[in-house]
Amino acid sequence: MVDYVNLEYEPSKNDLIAMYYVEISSECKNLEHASEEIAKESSIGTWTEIATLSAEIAEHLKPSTFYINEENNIIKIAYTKDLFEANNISQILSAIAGNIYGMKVIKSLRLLDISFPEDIVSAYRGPKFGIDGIKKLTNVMDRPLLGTIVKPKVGLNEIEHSKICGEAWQGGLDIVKDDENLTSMKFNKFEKRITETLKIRDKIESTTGERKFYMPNITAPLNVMKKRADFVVKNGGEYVMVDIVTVGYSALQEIREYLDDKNVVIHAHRAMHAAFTRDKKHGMTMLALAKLMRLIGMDQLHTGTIIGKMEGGKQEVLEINNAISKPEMKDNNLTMLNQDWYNIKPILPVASGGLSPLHIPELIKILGKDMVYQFGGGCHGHPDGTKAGAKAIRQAVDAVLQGYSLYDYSKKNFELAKAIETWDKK
Ligand code: CAP
Ligand code: MG
Repeated sequence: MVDYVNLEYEPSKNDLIAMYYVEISSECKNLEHASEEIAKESSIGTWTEIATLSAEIAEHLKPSTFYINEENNIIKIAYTKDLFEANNISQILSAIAGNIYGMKVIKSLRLLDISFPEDIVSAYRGPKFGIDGIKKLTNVMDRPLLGTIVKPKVGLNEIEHSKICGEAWQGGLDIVKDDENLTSMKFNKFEKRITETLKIRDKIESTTGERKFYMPNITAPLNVMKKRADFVVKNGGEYVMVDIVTVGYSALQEIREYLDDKNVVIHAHRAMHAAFTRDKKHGMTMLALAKLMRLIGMDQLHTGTIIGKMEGGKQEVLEINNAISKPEMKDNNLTMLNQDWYNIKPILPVASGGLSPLHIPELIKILGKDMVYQFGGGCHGHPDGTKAGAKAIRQAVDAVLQGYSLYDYSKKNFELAKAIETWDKK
């Protein structure tokens, strides 16, 4: 009989640790019983004793539940690193975030955080650019990177799309991105969109003297993603965007490898994440997903706005941003485990969704300046159009950095004044 619960167990630095929120079903005796079943099903066991599981295998590979917090329904399980193929995110998740979700003894289960041992961390490249690399590339050092998403999400043709990008760059934004569902459509072919948009990017860079960046969405089957990335690079692009959840972890690992010698920044959009991160009792946290993205090596990652249109509270977003942008994390026994990132570079967090220039003072106050702030409707929804919307965003950032209220600064900045008129709900 293998024992999967050992509250005396001291995890070794070679263990991968998973922290779960667990609600038991009527088929389960208690949290300890649930822990037993979770540890078993996520590693070497199954629903019944088996003669084929020798004492040696059990000794070598059995995980240990070493922490059970009945009050908060939280458990921690330590797994020997030998249970995992270090550089294989799919296999790691098939173990610690696989069958266990469907077990009848469990009513709900949420993978809160994963702590990776050095042997697993060192199997990954991590971000190629990281925060310093992006600052150097964009030459934007002491203010947030400002971007927009071309709207409507899809529907424009390649020329219309490129013109809107030009307006946004002319108005002062650094970055323009494709929306998460814009790839290559009947009415907007990827290649033509890229060439038309980068042509305008070059023109605006020379007229403004500022670096300007386009983040085309290469999301597609892996072989097509590689071809599209090559096309972007060949045409002078420096960013690609990938929908990290819908392309899948294995494709993400491969596209990161493929792009390593191509000097292109990877912007990670997280469309569909809320299917499994939103329910506070079931699924996997955005924190856990974000840490996987740092290992795989995304350079920028959407992590939430706190004050915009998408869910994601202040503590949660700040913890995620710290987890992806700081060198280490400390266990708080509730929401996060220890994590040393060794040589893995930090990810630049992105706040996007339901934001207008009026949100900028609070965004900078809560999330700071080492961020990307993106405004879709909050740029193209300006009454005087995209260029005015971009100017209003830039003016709002200048106001905050110079210590003015938006209202005072708007007295001499017409586009900001119009933005306040449009979106100030007071
Ligand atoms: C924002 C956006 C972003 C979401 C992503 C959209 O547009 O382009 O994809 O904000 O959300 O399609 O909604 P708006 P998150 O600025 O017009 O809202 O960053 O939370 O994943
Ligand atoms: Mg979008």
